[in-house]
Amino acid sequence: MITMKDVIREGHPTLRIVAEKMTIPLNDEEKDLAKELLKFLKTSQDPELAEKYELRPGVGIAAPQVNVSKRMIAVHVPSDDPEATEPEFSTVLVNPKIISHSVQQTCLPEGEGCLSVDREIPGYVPRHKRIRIEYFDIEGNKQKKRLKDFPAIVVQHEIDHLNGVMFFDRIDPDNPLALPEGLEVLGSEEQ
Ligand code: K2U
Ligand code: NI
Repeated sequence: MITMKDVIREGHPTLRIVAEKMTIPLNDEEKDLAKELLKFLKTSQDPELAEKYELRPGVGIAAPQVNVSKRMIAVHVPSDDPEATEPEFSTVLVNPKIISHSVQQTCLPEGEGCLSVDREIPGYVPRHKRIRIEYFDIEGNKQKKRLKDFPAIVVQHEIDHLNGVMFFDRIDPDNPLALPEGLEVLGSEEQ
């Protein structure tokens, strides 16, 4: 089982290199890792289990964060609807690619954090509001998906990890809370 001791932290070189494209189909070891990454996220979102195993809650994790420099990410984004029985977006994405995106950008009002960063870094992180992605699932099937808002932010955060980019690289160093023209804060848009 993956725990926080397996998560490498800011300063580890693996977080700053471009991860290797994976060969499809995945071998058994790679499939096991994929399942473990998703299981980590689900466990981390269960308050009792997160406390028991001392896990930081996560909605996404990239293989490089457990020191495996391969192009594989897992996301487990719960639904906003407390009555929902299914998560909003939960899967493993192999060799994910953003094939198109909106001009419109958005950001989380509270900024972003990272399982590999043990400090608060204030500032807006501009992300594409809508993305179209292509990826392979754990069984090697090619998938296409349109995402917007929070799920899109999560996937962009994780794909950044595959390219050696950390969320704070995207914060304006001179004015972290600047809201450039056209940058929407998620949740503040006109209903
Ligand atoms: O990649 C990671 O380190 C996991 C990140 C993913 C993430 C951070 C900010 C915005 C989008 C994705 C976080 O640890 S997940 C923690 C979290 C939980 C709920 C909402 C936002 C962030
Ligand atoms: Ni991160």
